[in-house]
Amino acid sequence: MVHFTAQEKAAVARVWGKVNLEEIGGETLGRLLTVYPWTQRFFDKFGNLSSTAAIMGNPRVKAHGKKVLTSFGDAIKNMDNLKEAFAHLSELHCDKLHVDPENFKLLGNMLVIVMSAHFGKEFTPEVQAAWQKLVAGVASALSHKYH
Ligand code: HEG
Repeated sequence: MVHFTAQEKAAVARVWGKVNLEEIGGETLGRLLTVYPWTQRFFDKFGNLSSTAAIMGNPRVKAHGKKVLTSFGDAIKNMDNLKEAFAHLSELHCDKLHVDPENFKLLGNMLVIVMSAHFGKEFTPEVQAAWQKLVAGVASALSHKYH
């Protein structure tokens, strides 16, 4: 189980308060679908994903990106307890959605890349380290119920 120090929690919180969930969430999911096109197969009912412009402008991509980032907000409130906090979503992604858990790592890394671009110098190495640890913890918690 991942453990977060008080410094790491503070580093995570330093940028989170300034995150626009739809903007960063939509950008993260849109880039995931663009950079790793096989991830599009899970979103076949999202309509037009036929080009980068279509993906990045798709309102359902933005809305779902916001949903996923809102979920990261729950992770931040439950950093000592990620496994339990994500147990239900883990079951959903395994049993109902059949998402290969490798994709959780790809999404987490994409989120770090998008935040790094967005925050620039403010995304210091310490902030990045804390976020990498958080996204890895969320990916692991989401994978926990897979069988
Ligand atoms: Mg998942 C639904 C969170 C990665 C594919 N995802 C959801 C929902 C949440 C969520 C909160 C809504 C659940 C509900 O309706 O009750 N997802 C979530 C997180 C992460 C993640 C926190 C972090 C890594 N999801 C993820 C990845 C894929 C994926 C990598 C596929 C590549 N999620 C997926 C699909 C749905 C959700 C297909 C259902 C979408 C829908 O039907 O609208």
